[in-house]
Amino acid sequence: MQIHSVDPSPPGLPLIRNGDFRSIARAISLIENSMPGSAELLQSLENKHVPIIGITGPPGAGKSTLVDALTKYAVEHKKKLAILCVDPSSGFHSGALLGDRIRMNRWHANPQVYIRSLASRGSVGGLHPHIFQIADLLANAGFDYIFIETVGVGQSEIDIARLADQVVLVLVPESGDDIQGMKSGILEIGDIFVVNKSDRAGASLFLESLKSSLQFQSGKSFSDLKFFQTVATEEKGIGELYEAIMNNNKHISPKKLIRLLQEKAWQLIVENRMRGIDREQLNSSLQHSVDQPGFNLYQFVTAYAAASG
Ligand SMILES: Nc1nc2c(ncn2[C@@H]2O[C@H](COP(=O)(O)OP(=O)(O)O)[C@@H](O)[C@H]2O)c(=O)[nH]1
Ligand SMILES: [Mg+2]
Repeated sequence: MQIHSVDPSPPGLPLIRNGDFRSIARAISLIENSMPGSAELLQSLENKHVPIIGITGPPGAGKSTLVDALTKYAVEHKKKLAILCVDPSSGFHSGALLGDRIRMNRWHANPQVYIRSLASRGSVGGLHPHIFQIADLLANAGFDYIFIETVGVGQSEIDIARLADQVVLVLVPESGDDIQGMKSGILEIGDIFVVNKSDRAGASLFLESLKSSLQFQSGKSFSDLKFFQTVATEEKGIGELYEAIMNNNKHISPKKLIRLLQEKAWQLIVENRMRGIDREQLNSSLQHSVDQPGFNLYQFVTAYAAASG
């Protein structure tokens, strides 16, 4: 990424508040790379909550096509939308992201739609480590909604469930084969279930088996879950899905808001505590210490943490 071309001075918050896309882009790069000024910028943000909608599901399920179709509805309803695309499974120049870019290009000059791709870093399969902060920045930039598209593999769906007000899980009729495997993990994070590619055979049957699997699942109350069939490429079923997403957001409870804040606070505290701890450095210290007589990992860690703090 073009870290070097980014101006290191913190971008003006007034411009960000005015929704200036260039300033927003610069600010995200600043936060993304923890550059100087990033902490000051974050500390000057207002505590604002903007609904975050996580769109997750297997690769190729049609998440980007759905987001694109939902964007059209949002724009028609005069909403301002920020869309973050995180693809942990593939590199920054992957065909998937390229395809997304081409598809989403129709929003390029639209002042209601801001789109940004984020390369995931750190934890394998997870979201970008600063996604919380980036979302908080966007909440200060006048957007009505933040959409985060992420591939439902590994850690990312757990991350998205923590961060998002609601999670739209996108599946396809063929997902039926994996449903037993999914039950334990990915299914638990969905608030809204979408069977996309319902132009294909077996869609209704799959939806029914999905519902019956979820009925007996602990965790969320089945009656709170919502189900839709869509054909994203033909924009079928999108209106109902859009309404459901928007209506759900009207009922975010104060309890859930506190839980979201707690998640963020937790992550930030962990990050603060880990400051100054570098894996490479840890590695070389270990290499140096392990051959010392009487090496003990627990003593080592206590001494290491004290020296780094
Ligand atoms: N037949 C059919 N194809 C679809 C539908 N939605 C998306 N696709 C196609 O599925 C492929 C993957 O879509 P994409 O949105 O990139 O999936 P993502 O990886 O989940 O973001 C693309 O070729 C889409 O045109 C649908 O409802 N029906
Ligand atoms: Mg996609």
